[in-house]
Amino acid sequence: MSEEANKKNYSADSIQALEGMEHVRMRPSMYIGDVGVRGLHHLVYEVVDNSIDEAMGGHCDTIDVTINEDNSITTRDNGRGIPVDLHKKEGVSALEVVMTKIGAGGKFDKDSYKVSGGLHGVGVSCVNALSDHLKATVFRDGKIWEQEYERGKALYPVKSIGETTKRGTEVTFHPDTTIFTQTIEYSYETLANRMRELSYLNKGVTITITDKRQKDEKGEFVSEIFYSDQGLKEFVRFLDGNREALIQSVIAMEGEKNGIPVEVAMVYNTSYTENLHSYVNNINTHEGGTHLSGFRRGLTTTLKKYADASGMLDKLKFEIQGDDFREGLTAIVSVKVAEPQFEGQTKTKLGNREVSSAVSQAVSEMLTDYLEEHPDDAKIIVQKVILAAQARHAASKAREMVQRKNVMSGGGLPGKLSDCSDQNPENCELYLVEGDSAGGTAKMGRDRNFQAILPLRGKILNVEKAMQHKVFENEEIKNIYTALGVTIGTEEDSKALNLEKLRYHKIVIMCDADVDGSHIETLILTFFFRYMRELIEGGHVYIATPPLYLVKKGSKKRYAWSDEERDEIAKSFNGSVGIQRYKGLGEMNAEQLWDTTMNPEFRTLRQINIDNATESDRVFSMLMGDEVPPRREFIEKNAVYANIDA
Ligand code: 0RA
Repeated sequence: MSEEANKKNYSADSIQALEGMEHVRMRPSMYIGDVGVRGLHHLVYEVVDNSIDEAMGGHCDTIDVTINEDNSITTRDNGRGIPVDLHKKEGVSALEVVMTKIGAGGKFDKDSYKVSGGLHGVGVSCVNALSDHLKATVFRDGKIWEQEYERGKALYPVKSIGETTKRGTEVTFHPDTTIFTQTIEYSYETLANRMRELSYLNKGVTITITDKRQKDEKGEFVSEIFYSDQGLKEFVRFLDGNREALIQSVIAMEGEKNGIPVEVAMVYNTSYTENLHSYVNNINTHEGGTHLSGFRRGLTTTLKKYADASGMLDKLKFEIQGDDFREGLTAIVSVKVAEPQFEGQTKTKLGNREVSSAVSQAVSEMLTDYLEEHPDDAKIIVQKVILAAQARHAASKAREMVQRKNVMSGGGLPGKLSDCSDQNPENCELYLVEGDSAGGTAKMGRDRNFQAILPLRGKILNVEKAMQHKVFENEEIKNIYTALGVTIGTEEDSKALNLEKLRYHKIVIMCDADVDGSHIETLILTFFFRYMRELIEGGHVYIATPPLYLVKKGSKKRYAWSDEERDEIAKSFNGSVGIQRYKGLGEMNAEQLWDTTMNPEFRTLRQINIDNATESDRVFSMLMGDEVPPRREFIEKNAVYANIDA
């Protein structure tokens, strides 16, 4: 038995040993991942999942989510409503059982794809246990029923409070601040992105999100309505909207194979990046798994067969490989699996063997039909594949250079790297610094025991628009690879990263706190996102936050990271103060840089994590793509990294 399976059994047993709800409060991370920002948002997903389940069963088509002023959340659906009749075994209302018993979970029927293990599907009772107050209102059988709870304990038996012609369930919960000690402030963006995603994954369901903490220009609460008529077909267009299409149509299919519902949608664009997104029971499987390998296999065999038969490959002097078929491809694969096995570091890798052939068959059938019916598109796609193969051939030389240099022990480190002395990667940090001059300051200011500095010259290559071989030939990028000590490339995936030899566990991007700096930051992040995503997923990538101001009065001085902070400090200093605005890292001396930005005791590092890989992908393609207006609009509306930072 795998270690993961073991852990799951262990936890299942111990839940029964320790009274369920108490256990959730004692070990919340076991149920919702963490008690930080992620776990906080997870509570909402958990309740909404139940409504989505109702929708998947055909019982519900409307879901409303509201962020209330006090950061409590109200969800409302028009499903069947949680049953309120007597639960014979427990001797109380079924509603009370659903809300207060761990594992009683959702449905008593078996015909729905309940998500289990890993991320979602821990049950509304979990949300109840982690809320200091929750109110459940059920509209069912002509009556309105209600029950309230504190920290998972019912305050009174389920009661009827009136009559209604409506059906459905409403839940209002307020996260317990003694559990979520870091913050209970909900992010509208994060929730809205997830609701949009859910609406694409479950076509026909109208999902509304409203934020009662914010008003728009018209004086109305900020709100969005998400509805998708065509599901993944529209999703893939939305995702690829910032790229130039290679063929006009979306290739899509929806059906059932070996009893597994499979949905696939794909488009080709003129870029060189591959964008695959996969879902199992509406959960984004970042780490892929059997459904994704089934997709790859189906795509490769079908396209290869077609290309061979077309005669277009006859003059080609080398073999076409798997990833040649995926250059410029954006695809979404969504499957529903009754008992999903989630594996991998973040439990987002599907393990069920049987899913692979189901998806592979589905894709083969879909593509075979499409290629036959659209010979012009087929020709364009095969031509693109041939170009990709040729470019890869050229790139493999460049990549081998990176590889060989890395594999060589000793002397392989880049000349510009000022390394640290500690040899244990867990203690070591690599600062990627904008410009040679700031690099010099950082080199003087650092603690050379554990901090290494790699200066980067100006703007690094925009990998979003460059072919692979250009990326591997780029000096700055080669330096990053060699400094980090990672190697690349496997048979199946030419960009796959080997992290075993990673020389630093923290990689800190340090740029000027201005528009240029944030552009460079984004370029570097785009590179990491496209070529070293494993590093981001492993939590290794950070952004340094240099201060914006120095406020001085006599011998007193303090740094400020925002205008508000500057004004506050100035006020506290009383009387006239001197204010220095730092336009760049270069204006700080080594000591100041250490004090404010590099000293682990005082610095603030922002860890980059991929909350929503699908949305991050879209944002990067927009920020780094051709079209200036949406980019400008986005940058004006958000911090550049708003959607990828926790
Ligand atoms: C248990 C059984 C049934 C539905 C639900 C729970 C249910 C839970 C939630 C949570 C939010 N919205 C919900 N909607 C339904 C089945 C009901 C039946 O058989 O009539």
